[in-house]
Amino acid sequence: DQQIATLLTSSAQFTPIPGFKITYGTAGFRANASVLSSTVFCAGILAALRSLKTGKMVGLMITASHNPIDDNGVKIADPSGGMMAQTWEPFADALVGFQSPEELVQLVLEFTKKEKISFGGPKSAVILLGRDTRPSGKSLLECAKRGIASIIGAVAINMGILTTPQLHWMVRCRNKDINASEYDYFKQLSKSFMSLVGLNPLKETTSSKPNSTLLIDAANGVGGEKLHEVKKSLMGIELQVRNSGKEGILNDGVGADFVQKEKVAPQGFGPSDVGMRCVSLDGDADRFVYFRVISTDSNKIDLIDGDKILSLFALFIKAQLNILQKMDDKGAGDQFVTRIGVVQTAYANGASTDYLRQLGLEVAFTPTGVKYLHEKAAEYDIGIYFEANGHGTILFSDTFLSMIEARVNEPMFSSTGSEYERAILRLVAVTQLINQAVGDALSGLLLVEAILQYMGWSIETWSKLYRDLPSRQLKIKVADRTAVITANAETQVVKPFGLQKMIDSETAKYTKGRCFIRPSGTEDVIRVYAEASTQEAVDTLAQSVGQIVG
Ligand code: NG1
Ligand code: ZN
Repeated sequence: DQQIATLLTSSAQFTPIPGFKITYGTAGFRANASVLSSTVFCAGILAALRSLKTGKMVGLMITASHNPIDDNGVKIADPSGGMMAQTWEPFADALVGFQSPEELVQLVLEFTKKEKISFGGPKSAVILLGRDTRPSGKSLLECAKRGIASIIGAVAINMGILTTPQLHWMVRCRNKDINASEYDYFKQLSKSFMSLVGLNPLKETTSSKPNSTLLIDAANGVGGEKLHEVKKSLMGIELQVRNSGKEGILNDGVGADFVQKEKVAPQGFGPSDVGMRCVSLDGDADRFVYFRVISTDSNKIDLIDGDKILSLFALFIKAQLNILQKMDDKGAGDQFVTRIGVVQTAYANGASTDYLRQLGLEVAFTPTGVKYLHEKAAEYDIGIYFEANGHGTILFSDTFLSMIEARVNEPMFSSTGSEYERAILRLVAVTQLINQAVGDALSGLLLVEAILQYMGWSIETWSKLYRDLPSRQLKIKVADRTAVITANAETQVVKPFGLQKMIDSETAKYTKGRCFIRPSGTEDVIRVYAEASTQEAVDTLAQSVGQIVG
């Protein structure tokens, strides 16, 4: 029929490059932009089918995050604003590997039959499109549109250049019938930030007041121009944006990934910034890490990574819950037991895990990739997740949200009131500030800033919450990274057989030694991660395990 004919004609113009293989990894499909047309076309079809299946709006984002500028990628956001359901990944992989238009049609028909998706029903597919600032983004977006158009009745709405979390947020809001223009996004950020700061206890001494200026490295990516927008409606903080696009190349010697992995200051930052609070975003502004320049004659930094951001968030939330708890104990409200959990990956610094457990928090581990952490965090009333590299957010359960809403609506509740009431309002503000669809550097850094003001802490005080164990990460190029298969949240190699034993015996030679390897989901490498009691020791450990692998 007409649907089949449309798919046949459109896919004939997008047959994949022979021999090219790509899989839906930790962050969708990613590769050099020049080979992606067919993949992105297929992602358009995939998004349309996902929207038909769920009966809701989905998102399609063209980005390769922290990868070099010549790369690009595509990922699908589910109606909740989270990553596409993992159960659809095998189909995604099969679809992008189609060899002929006939095969593509067959794949689509088989899958839609299995998923009971019907074409031409009363509800049509709607897909929100976004892209980052990569030069290849514009033409790849056209490929996505062509894919979407080959599902009859599917509608694409182009939202233009966005950060990844902005698109996820828009998808989430629109499916809840909440206004979700870019203007709404900025308004929500600034409003909730200012209400949070307004609830801070008044500090008497000026000496404990943190510097109000924040220096931002925007990775020469999309975060820069968006921050200029945020700034317009923000009070109580001064954002000084560097590397906002014109100063250099995207992710080249700049950005959160570079800063976190190399542990040096990004381009544009140096000795003259000693004493300043600095933050680095990645290319699509879904991650961030803080740092401070510590030397007047080198680019050495003190890194405050995702683990420490997580710890700061956990500490703050726990403090508010403690205030609530104290009042509840006195019989002020119905006892509400909040299950709070934090989620990390094997890349979390061991010292952070110790610290969080010491706070009495439940710590869970998942494999690398936000989709796993997010899913786990959603099991709690308040789930806080972060990857060490700075990707993370806070999730609140519907039960928790209705609990605090009910309290705010109590007749006696006063918004200028007691510390108990202010604690509730702070939690409300956090639920509005933090992006619950996905990790978001812009909202995340504003929450950090508000909490530092609340605590009256400098970046140095924050950094000293606990001391990171020395660590080292390496990338090893291998012929076939898929030959390495891991288990136990990626901490154990199960294939090739015998490899784990070699890693174990190497690691055992070091005090506080810990080491694991895993294939990257976004780059063609095997990653080695190691921890030990000194930097020299950990460098040797990582090197020797690297040699075993490569
Ligand atoms: P891979 O390439 O699978 O290690 C990297 C990051 C992830 C995640 C994704 C998506 C590390 C070690 N890995 O994944 O945490 O952020 O990119 O961007 O940082
Ligand atoms: Zn990113």
